[in-house]
Amino acid sequence: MSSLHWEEFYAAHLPPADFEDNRQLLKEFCERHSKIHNKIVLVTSGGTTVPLEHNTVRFVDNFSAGTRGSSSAEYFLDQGYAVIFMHRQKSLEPFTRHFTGQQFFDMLDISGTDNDPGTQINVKPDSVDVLAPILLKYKVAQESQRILFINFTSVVDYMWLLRAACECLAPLEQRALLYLAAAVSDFYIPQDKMPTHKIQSGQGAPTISLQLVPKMLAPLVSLWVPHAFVVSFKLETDENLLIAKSRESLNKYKHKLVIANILQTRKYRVVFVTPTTSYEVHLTREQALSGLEIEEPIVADVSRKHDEYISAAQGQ
Ligand code: 9Z3
Repeated sequence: MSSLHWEEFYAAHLPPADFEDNRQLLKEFCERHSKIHNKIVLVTSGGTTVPLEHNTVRFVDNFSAGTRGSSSAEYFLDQGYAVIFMHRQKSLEPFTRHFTGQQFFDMLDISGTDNDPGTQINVKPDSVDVLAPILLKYKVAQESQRILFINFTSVVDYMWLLRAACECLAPLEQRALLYLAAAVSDFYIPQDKMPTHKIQSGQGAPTISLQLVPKMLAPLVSLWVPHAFVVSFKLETDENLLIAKSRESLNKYKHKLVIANILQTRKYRVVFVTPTTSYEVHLTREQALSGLEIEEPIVADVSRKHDEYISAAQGQ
């Protein structure tokens, strides 16, 4: 299977419709926080899709609920970062992730009857304790303009937005942190190989041929943000491959850290793989039961490493 060079990939695939607007938002956000000497983290989150038709009825998806990215974004705000949250549309988002499905409505009371619909909506007293701290953090982040939400759906959208974000982050040099938690498809159907309309079952079972997506970590690390602190995630289902594949990725792309995880255990165990060491970060059963999220120690460790990296660069 051959793969396009990354430059050919961009030449062959159009950017998403709202790309220019998003590029402008990214530019303004980075310039504003660069001026006030903030650190900025780009958190990518959720899975990318691979459409099977231009008028997309069907697509192949990569697994990710967006828990890792959305919870990490909150912890990065706590650590003082400005956060670009680049996420799959409709995957979990910081703050609202705490109230999915009916949970939010169940926290509210409405006064009135069927004949006289209520106009007064109140948060139930026992829900105030749950809602208030999260709402407060959300308001502070929004009012101080410390979080920017950008969304993608397909792997092509993701690639365009990723490069645009990197171009805007590059001037921050060491103060930029990339935390690439999105589950990005390795395979896709090139635009010129994709049917325009819905594939018809009457024509028999289709043979779908996928091609390799070029590895964007290569230009990202060496060209787009050469001074940034880049952290990628490695998702495997076979424990025997996990560390070897993570080390292979570090050796190949020369970034700073791979956080390795196994699909089934990702919520309570990850392995930090650096060029010189590898060690586990995990939650005990008691910690997990008490509601501690693994993203809290992950983000604390990553931001400590990022600070050391900034200090080392300043000391040079
Ligand atoms: C991860 O490994 C994430 O930790 C998860 C998080 C997707 C498992 P959830 O959103 O899950 O909390 O449900 N993300 C990276 C996976 C990935 O696609 N990595 C690529 C690679 O390994 C590109 S850096 O090659």
